Amino acid sequence: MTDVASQPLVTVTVTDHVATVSLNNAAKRNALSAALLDAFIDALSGLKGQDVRAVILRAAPGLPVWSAGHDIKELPHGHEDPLGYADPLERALRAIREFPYPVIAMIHGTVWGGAFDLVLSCDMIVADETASFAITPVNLGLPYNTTGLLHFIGRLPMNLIKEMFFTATPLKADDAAKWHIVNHLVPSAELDSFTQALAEGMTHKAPLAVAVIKEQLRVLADYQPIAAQVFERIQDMRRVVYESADFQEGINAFLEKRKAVFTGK
Ligand code: LCV
Repeated sequence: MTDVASQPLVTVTVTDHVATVSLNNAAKRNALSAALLDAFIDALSGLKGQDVRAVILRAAPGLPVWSAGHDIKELPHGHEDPLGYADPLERALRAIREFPYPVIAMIHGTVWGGAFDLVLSCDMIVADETASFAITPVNLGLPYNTTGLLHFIGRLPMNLIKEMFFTATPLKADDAAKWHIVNHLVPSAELDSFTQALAEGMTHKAPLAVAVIKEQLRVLADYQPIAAQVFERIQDMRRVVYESADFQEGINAFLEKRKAVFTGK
């Protein structure tokens, strides 16, 4: 029996210009810890030197949880922005968005919190019937960051964004297909082969054109002018939230495996 602790947090295989990157920490439900995210970022960076023209990002086979989102135990809580620019999750999101070839999120199982932001940062999403997607800052009392909200605004209708953020209720696979969050919803028995075929098809296209069009779309979509004083006002509002007793309560409730009781303070 292989010692779980010795297994890599992220595994990579490359076949015919397609790299498959698997999140591999079942015991912690692929919680996005700094260690796992650094391994992911390194894996992606290492692929740039190879003749890889498409990436499939998946959880290790058979896991009922694709990813439980940001490692809550590593969230800064106190007087620090919990989702700052240098946060490992934010670095991973940028690594995906800046990777020169298509990254396809292949989803079997449930996706939580910042892992949903990670999946939305991929270029395409293929899911099976076991998939669900939840964004959960209100369960922790955490003020999501502005970059992250812009990711959602660029991909989902505002009424859906508000329902998902304010209820933290997982969106089931067929509703994710209805809202066009996923490119394809396929039976789990076909998920691997369908996603592999989608990836392989793109590897026969002109790679320079694919890479530059991906970068053009990124810079155009990310161009969201915001006045400095508006940004500063938002940061002040977020600071009140991440310095609140409620945020501490959200973290403590998770760590103590109990339901949080929020007071609005
Ligand atoms: C650290 C974990 C986690 C975890 N961190 O298994 O979106 S935002 O703004 O909130 C953003 C900041 C964010 O992404 O926050 C995280 C949002 N994620 C969640 O709220 C999901 C939290 N996890 C769960 O609800 C459950 O773990 C699910 C439903 C994912 C799986 O439940 P299941 O019963 O299968 P356990 O809860 O027993 O978890 C197994 C181990 O993984 C740890 C958890 O603490 C436990 O560790 P121990 O065995 O040491 O007790 N774990 C799970 N999620 N996000 N650690």
